[in-house]
Amino acid sequence: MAITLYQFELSPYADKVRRVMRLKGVAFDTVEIPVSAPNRFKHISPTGKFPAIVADGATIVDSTDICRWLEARFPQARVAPESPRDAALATILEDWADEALYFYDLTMRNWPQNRAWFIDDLLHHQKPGFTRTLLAAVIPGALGKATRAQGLGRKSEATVVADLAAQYDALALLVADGGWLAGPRLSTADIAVRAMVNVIERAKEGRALLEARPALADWAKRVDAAAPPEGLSVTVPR
Ligand SMILES: N[C@@H](CCC(=O)N[C@@H](CS)C(=O)NCC(=O)O)C(=O)O
Repeated sequence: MAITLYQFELSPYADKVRRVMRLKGVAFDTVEIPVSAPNRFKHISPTGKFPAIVADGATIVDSTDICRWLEARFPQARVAPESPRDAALATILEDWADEALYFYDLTMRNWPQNRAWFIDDLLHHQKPGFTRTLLAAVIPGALGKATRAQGLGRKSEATVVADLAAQYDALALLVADGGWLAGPRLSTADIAVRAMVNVIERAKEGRALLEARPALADWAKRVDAAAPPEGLSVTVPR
């Protein structure tokens, strides 16, 4: 089956989908959505959000729905927990990663000290020139508006870091025994949370929070070993 992933490469949602496909040994091609003209791909994703996959004529939009579809279509290397309780927890944790942790990424990486790297990531595939310069100038304002509307963008940097520290403490506790977030094996909960923690590491404050929690840092390494972040052409410098 030919599968094409339409993605922004640096998006944690695309990372999540790629990890699941690699784990399952599913072959796929990628199409990079140009940040300057995502509307050219409205026929693939009418919401304008990516990732989306096209597989044998079917189009699936939203990383969570894509992972569900992959799990049903390719049952090898299961990423949905077996027990209904673990599956329920994984559903909630995946959505928490996608809808809550994501805003820590947007907020923290848009802080002045992290912004240059953030813009480089977002415009990784954009050729130098007028359009790139224009995007680099308008993106911080647009993202700031989004994070202020959500709420985190109105908090002080110290408060955001303290809020995230509490979330990381909770995660670290869940994996302190060397296990996984939802049940006895790796699941979509681990992959979705790891994809977000991975981009949050690209803010120096986020990296410090992870490094200060050995159990969480160890879990991150274990997720990466099982479901590697391949297809990401940039890494976090150590
Ligand atoms: N819930 C969606 C979120 C996807 C999402 O927000 N993707 C961002 C890139 S990280 C996007 O497409 N942004 C373009 C836009 O909002 O117009 C998923 O899980 O796939």
